[in-house]
Amino acid sequence: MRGDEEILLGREDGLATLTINRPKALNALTLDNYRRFAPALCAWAQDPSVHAVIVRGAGERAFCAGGDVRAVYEAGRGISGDPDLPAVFFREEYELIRRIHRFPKPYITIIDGITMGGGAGISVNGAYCIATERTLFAMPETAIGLFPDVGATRFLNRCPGHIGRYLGLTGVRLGAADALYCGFATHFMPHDRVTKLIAALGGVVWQRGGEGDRIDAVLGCFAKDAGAAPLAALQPAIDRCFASGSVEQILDALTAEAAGGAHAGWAAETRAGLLTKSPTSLKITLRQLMIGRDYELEAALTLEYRLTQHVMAADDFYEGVRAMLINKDQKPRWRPATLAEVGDGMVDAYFAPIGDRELRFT
Ligand code: QUE
Repeated sequence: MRGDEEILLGREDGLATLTINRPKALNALTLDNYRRFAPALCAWAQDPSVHAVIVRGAGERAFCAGGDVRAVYEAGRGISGDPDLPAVFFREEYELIRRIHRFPKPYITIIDGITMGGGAGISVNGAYCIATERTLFAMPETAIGLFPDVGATRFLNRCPGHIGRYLGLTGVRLGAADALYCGFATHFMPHDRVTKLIAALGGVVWQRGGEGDRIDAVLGCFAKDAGAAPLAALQPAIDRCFASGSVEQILDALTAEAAGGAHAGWAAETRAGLLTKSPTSLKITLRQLMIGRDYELEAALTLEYRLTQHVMAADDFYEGVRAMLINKDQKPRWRPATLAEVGDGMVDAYFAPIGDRELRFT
């Protein structure tokens, strides 16, 4: 194992380990990273001496902050890099996520820190996901003119009630208890147990075919109660406010909720937050979650890929990345600037098929 590589591969007997090692970039994944990650999984799936895989992030702050959208921005804007990157990047990211979802052996992520966007994609879609007190989970894409992708069409729709809509539209940040409540994480344990957990998994005497039972037993030994989920208390208000089929109606419901009652402050804050997001992204996101209510992962990724290619041909993604990640003025000038200007026909166009560029799974 070379310590200077961005994707570190290792072994602890029957346990294969992968560490995302770009801590200064919060372990955001580049195309090159996907091109090392995917073949490693492929080899481990076929290697009979590998019984389980564990994925973590290097450094103290992040599991993985997402995809390297800065590179996509620069390529899409013609600043640097391959002009095909917006097509290739999302394709390979989604193919990796599908491989993770269908991985034939236990796949375990330790989301011990910031886990957003693509970081959620490579964790939530796998079999086991371990949260800690340092977990900070979000799908913040509407802030950069994108929409919740990486399989979120499926995993947000599997949250209780209308919580998935709330998370995908607002990008609100969750801790461990909420990540468990939403079904994103499967276990909670304190950060200081993770090293011992990995040693314990490395020491397992595996039985072929019985890997899942062994993993369940070991994780069960290390797991603790995450405590009460703040989202559980908010859920009645969330379900009231996010039930309707248009973003405008959701804002009206939040206005009504903000007029009084136990969750008035939450409603006012949520409404104000939504008004800072890309109006186009909000309308795409709500439509995407409605269309994909019953989608399996492949259908979700195919829809999301289509959406990315339309989004990359419009303005808001570039403006969002500029405002949030490049210039950091946090003042995106969205076009269109208001929800009223984003007509149904404009939203329809983002969902139009893309012919021979579609992401198809064989
Ligand atoms: C919304 C997002 C992302 C974001 C910030 C947002 C996102 C993403 C990153 C990110 C963070 C650190 C990096 C990097 C990218 O930030 O998806 O390359 O070093 O990947 O407000 O959706």
